[in-house]
Amino acid sequence: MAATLLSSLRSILLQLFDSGAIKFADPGQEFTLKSGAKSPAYFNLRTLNNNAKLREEASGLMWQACQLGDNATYDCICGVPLGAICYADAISLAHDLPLVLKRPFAKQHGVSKKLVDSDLPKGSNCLVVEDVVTSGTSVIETVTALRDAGFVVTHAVTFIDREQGGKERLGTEYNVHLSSVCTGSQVLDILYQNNKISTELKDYVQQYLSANNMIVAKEPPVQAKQLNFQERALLTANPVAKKLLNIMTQKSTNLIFSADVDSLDTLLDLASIVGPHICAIKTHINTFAVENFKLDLIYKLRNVADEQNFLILEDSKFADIGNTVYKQYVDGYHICEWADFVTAHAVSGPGVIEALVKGSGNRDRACLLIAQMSSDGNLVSEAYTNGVLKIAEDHSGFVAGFICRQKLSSKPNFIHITPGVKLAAGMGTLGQQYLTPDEVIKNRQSDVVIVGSGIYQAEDPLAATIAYKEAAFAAYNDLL
Ligand code: 5IU
Repeated sequence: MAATLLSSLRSILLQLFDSGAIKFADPGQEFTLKSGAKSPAYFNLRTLNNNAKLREEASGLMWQACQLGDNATYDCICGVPLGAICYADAISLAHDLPLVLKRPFAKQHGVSKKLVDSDLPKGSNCLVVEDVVTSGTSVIETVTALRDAGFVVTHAVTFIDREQGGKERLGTEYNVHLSSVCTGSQVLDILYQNNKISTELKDYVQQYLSANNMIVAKEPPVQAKQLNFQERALLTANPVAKKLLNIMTQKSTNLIFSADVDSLDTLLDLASIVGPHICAIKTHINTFAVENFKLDLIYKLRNVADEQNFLILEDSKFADIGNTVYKQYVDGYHICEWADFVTAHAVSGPGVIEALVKGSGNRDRACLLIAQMSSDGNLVSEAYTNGVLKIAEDHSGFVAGFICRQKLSSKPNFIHITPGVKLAAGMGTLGQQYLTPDEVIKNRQSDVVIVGSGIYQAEDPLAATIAYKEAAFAAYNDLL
């Protein structure tokens, strides 16, 4: 750190210490942190709010700590509520960066329950600012809300990194690089050098910080290794999930084509063209005019799928009680006979899955549970998504994975599949929200992208398919 920056940091830390914003406790006298954990180190930067000059200086150091180099910059900035909003605001004013506000809780009134309300273009790269990072949970909440609102988040900055696992967690699980003005150890060193704390206290607190790396304690680093699709196939009991993982490996593609076209004939034509580059085709069988529906055409699709080694995913979104789902799956369009797997909501409970299992008989079949949706203003809450995960775990023999916006489960058998994907992120028609393949696979760690209009509306659907396939598979390879 340059001498002037160090002297500025020293002056801020000494003032924080003198005002009681940084405190240390002797053994047995530990403070209780927001997380409930006990700690001998207490860093509360809120007293900076009382001193505008100092706050400005601290924000300046944060900005310097997260420079991207090569004149690159961020499109906007967001502070983790509430404590860090003032630093984001100071940086926003000093560097003419648009400020994005994230609410601490979703609004209870009005139609919008959005956590982030901003009219900045989707795909804007947003820097996240926090005052103190311990396990990284608060930063993660803000990153997730921003990503859900269509922002790209690659960097976060904090004044103090307590070095208790937040940086590693943000990096490995969320692909967010955390910069800091100083670490907990540096705070101790500076205060010690300036005779504010004793050697004994410094060593005791240092030992505590090193021994309480929350992430390392909870998750051994071995788990951070990403298994590839082939390795995951070996750990997967469901035959469809196994097949999909093997196809993705053999054909180097984690792209599903959503064939939302006007007729089954067009669908068949497109399937033959894009077949070599996809791992599955997604249909909506009930969008075809009933009078035009011919079962023999769908069997032709089955033949193309078998010849070209891709699966058929019928996006039925079953959501009724078990008895009705059974009829919809077995009768009607005879979905159970030709679709390898189907989508289902878990809103009515596990009866949906039990109906699909019964309807599948002894065929190799599976379902994907809809855990999250891509449409703007959808009503899926975190609690609902967690409920879906629980049902999936209880029925992991039949549930191959999730339709979702990001990786939700660390279980290798569950495949994460994400619709709402375009090469350029942004808002589509009728509320569809698009993310890029890179954002979905690399940052959000989903496994597979679903692309519809990006392919069938392209001037050259084959070239578009190849472009999506290459972008999504390169992002997957980057993660390994
Ligand atoms: N689809 C979504 N979002 C969802 C779910 C399904 O887009 O949350 I659940 C379907 C709808 C459409 C396809 O069939 O995925 C996406 O098509 P486009 O790439 O044309 O938007």
